[in-house]
Amino acid sequence: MKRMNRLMAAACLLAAASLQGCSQRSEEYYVKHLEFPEGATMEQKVDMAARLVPTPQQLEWQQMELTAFLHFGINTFTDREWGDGTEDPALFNPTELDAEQWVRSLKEAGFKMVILTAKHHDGFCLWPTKTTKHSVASSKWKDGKGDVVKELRDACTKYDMRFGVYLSPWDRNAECYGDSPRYNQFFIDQLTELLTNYGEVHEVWFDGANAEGPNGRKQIYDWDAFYKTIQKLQPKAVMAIMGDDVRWVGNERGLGRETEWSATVLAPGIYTRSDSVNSALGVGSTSADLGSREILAKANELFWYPSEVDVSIRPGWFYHADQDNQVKSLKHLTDIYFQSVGYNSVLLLNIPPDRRGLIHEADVKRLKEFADYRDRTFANNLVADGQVLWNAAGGESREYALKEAAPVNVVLLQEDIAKGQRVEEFEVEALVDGEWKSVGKGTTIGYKRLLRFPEVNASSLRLTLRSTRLKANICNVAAYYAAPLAETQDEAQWNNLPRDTWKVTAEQPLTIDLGKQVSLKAFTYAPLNGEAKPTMAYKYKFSVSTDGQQWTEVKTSGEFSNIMHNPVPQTVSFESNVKARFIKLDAQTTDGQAAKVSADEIGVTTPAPAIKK
Ligand code: FUL
Repeated sequence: MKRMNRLMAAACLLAAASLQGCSQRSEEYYVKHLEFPEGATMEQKVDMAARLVPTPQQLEWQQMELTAFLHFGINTFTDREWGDGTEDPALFNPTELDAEQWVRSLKEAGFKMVILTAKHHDGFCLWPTKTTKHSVASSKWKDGKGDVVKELRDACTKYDMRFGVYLSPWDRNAECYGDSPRYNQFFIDQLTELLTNYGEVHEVWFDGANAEGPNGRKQIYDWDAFYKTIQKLQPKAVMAIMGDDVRWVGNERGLGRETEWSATVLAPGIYTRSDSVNSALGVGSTSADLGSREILAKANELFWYPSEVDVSIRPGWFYHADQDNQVKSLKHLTDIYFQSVGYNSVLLLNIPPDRRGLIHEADVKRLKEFADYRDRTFANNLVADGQVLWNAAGGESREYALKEAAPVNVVLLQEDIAKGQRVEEFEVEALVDGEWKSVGKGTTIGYKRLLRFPEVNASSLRLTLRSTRLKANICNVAAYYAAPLAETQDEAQWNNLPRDTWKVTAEQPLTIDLGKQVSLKAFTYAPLNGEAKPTMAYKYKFSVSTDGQQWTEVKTSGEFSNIMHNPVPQTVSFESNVKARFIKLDAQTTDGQAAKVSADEIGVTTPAPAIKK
């Protein structure tokens, strides 16, 4: 309930400074949140929605555009994505940890903030916390005297980089997890250490992933108390995901929405009312429409809750040596950039340090290529006077002369979101050989919209606002030429035993006769089309047999961690090779039902590749 006080305060109307060049009736804004009066008409709702604006810290956050995630911890040393909390802290032993190398590489690549997994779901803390022994203090690294959070903080200070922390609410190690009041206090103590001892923290990232504690106990988080702790200790920090400043885009693949409203109906998950508000509207974090007029018609309130696109430069969030050749290609990263920063979102790109405690050479190289490509592309803005504020309503057009007739295939548009997000539909045309040619249409613009289209040789551009909420404030129009990129990354190979001899002998649990006895060093579960389905496997047992009668369960982690959010191929390597003619995957969904897995989704790896390239 206390949170409401802050929201009410934030929601109060602010008398705004007079709007330059703006002739519209209203000069009042709502900061971060607004409630529609009962019986409000569509016209009133749209008018108010247009005047919802970010807080100063949300605005600064949006302007960063590029931020980096560093997933690093015990999983780096166990080769897992989610640890189960039983890991021996002694395993954490980076040999050459150099936080300056992380920050330098990211700074040179144009990133403005780094967020470190100070604690992931396994509960292992990267700082010497007083709350648990499960931390770097119990590791071999620097004889237990090290502090990764401090090393990163110092490097950020040295290189003038912003600094954020990821602290997983889900803790698979803490004995008090599931004993709600005790764990909440434990979590607040951890948060307090992080937000007190390491200078300024710009973003606090709370993951939504969570599950039951020991003996099936369910942890009820006290979000309100967490929120107040942040407000008290780091009032300028934005609170992300399970927070009300920054919204998860809804996938971990780097895909923003083409229509992306920062003024959205989605109630942040930490509010007690969020479930009832969101289910009444039929929306969730993955919904396609979070802000159109259709959805405004049904809504009672609106939030400035902008989208953050989080994605890893590799298939996994943590470093795995076998993914060194799967660092996303320059083309893939560039597409992600256009579909995140270019779709009114902030990109949070994960670059996981390796077991040495360094960002791997392959990632450093790719980051540099990515930065060079963006620098080359955006160095030469062809529009002469695109930064003159244009205050315009739906139906109005404006021409922008190019400095010279030149090839163009990218247009950049920006609204001054300090005055709200207002454009609903627009079109861009190019003057080619004396004739106007439509090169692209779009819906929202917001903080930034990048439009890509086949190259034209243009001498002028024309932007038409087809539909707006009140008058829009276009503060930047620019045009560029981006050199086309070819895909260089081969598709990951996750099966090397020809399938023509395979036969499914049982569907449930999935049992396959491989047709001959082989030696296996790994198997892979690759969800069809890389899509998450409620029927997909989460917990599993993998067994092998040489005769189809006697089965031996192979020792594995028994969990396809994080598969619902990141349904990439999950390769499970065995401790030693196993002999198998038959394989069996007995798997459950996240709800504990029998999972549906087809043979096409399973691959095996034999020590010597059986498929010739
Ligand atoms: C997810 C987590 O479960 C992943 O491990 C990762 O930390 C990602 C950023 O968020 O929900």
